[in-house]
Amino acid sequence: MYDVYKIREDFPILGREVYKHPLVYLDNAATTQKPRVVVDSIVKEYYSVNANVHRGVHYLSQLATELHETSREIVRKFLNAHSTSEIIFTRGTTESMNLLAYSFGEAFLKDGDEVIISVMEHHSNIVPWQILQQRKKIVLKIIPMNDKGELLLEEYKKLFSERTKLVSVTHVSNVLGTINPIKELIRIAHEYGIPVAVDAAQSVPHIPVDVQDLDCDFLAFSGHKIYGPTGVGVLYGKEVLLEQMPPYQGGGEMIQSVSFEHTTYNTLPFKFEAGTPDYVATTGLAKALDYCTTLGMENIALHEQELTRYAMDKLNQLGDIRIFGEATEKDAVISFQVGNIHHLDLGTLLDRLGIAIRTGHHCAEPLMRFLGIEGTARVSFALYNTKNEIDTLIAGIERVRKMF
Ligand code: 7TS
Repeated sequence: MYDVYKIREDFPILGREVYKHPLVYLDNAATTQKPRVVVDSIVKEYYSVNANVHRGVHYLSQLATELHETSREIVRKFLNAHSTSEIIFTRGTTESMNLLAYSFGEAFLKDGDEVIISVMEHHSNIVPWQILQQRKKIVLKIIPMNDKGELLLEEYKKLFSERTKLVSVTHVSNVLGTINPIKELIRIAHEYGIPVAVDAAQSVPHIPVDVQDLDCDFLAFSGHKIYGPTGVGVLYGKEVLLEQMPPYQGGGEMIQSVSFEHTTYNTLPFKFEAGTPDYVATTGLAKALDYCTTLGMENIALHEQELTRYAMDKLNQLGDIRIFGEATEKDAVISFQVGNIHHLDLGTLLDRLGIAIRTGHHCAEPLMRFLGIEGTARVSFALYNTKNEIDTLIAGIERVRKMF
């Protein structure tokens, strides 16, 4: 039994008020709230463990190292990766994608080579490739989509050429909520012998993700979007590829031996983790993943998909509303415009009612341009949201509409 009201008790912040209204938090695609187990773990680590990892012979350092490396194992298990060598801790999806673009770019891309991305990418899967273009003249090819917000697979197949070296695509769109047919996209790319990187920032927190089942070559996600702390994320990569890729940053931790004449690098995954990692955050992330595993990712997905259907129905019933993203496979994200009310006005007025939504271009400006709009209002759900909150949202939108 999925008891959402009992689950909400694990998230103290959900009990607070905003402008004297109970908080209705519907901006979960931006970041999620944290359960008590995660916050407690952060406090506990600073109060009773704190020491640098991988460095000290002393008790606390060994304890911190053990917690940090146990967290890596928990991430490995959560993604069903083959080995902890394939789990690189980063600051988040953005850093994971920058690491990938830099290091994969160094190892495998030459002038004239091509990388396929999609029209619905977050800026963090666009700009790192454009920065790489300043060093190497790579070409970005873009998978288009239909009016419902679904990628066009036939067009995708046509993008492959002799020069294609990588496909890097989002699993779930943070604007449209579309769950892309990622397994099929990967299967097609592999038919051409091309590796695939998956931006899983919006999928890992919401649906079961198994990297071996997907057979993806890289996958990135952020801790803070899956009830974990800020400042930590993951890049998964197949060992055979990571082994061939150069370090992204230099410093402590990532070396085996350093001399002024010659430096050798550490083994995986440490080769990609220069400097002191956020070992407090990795431990918090592990607690968050354990929390989700205990609830069951399938159960979380069912709950959120029911909320999404409910909200889509209610929003559609409002009339004079435009919804962006009506894919058959849709996750817990709904972008919309109400009549000709500017999304910023809608967001600001809903905020005064305690309802937190996101407005703007959602860091997907090329997608906005494709849709011919400036921005949208967006609601996004998490494991603790309720149908009652959606009713409050709908009542709020009706109230705002009366004001205009
Ligand atoms: N990729 C996708 C698909 C995202 O939705 C986001 C963040 C990122 C990458 C970057 O994640 P970060 O943790 O490194 O910042 N998306 C959003 C959003 O939709 N609203 O705020 C951040």
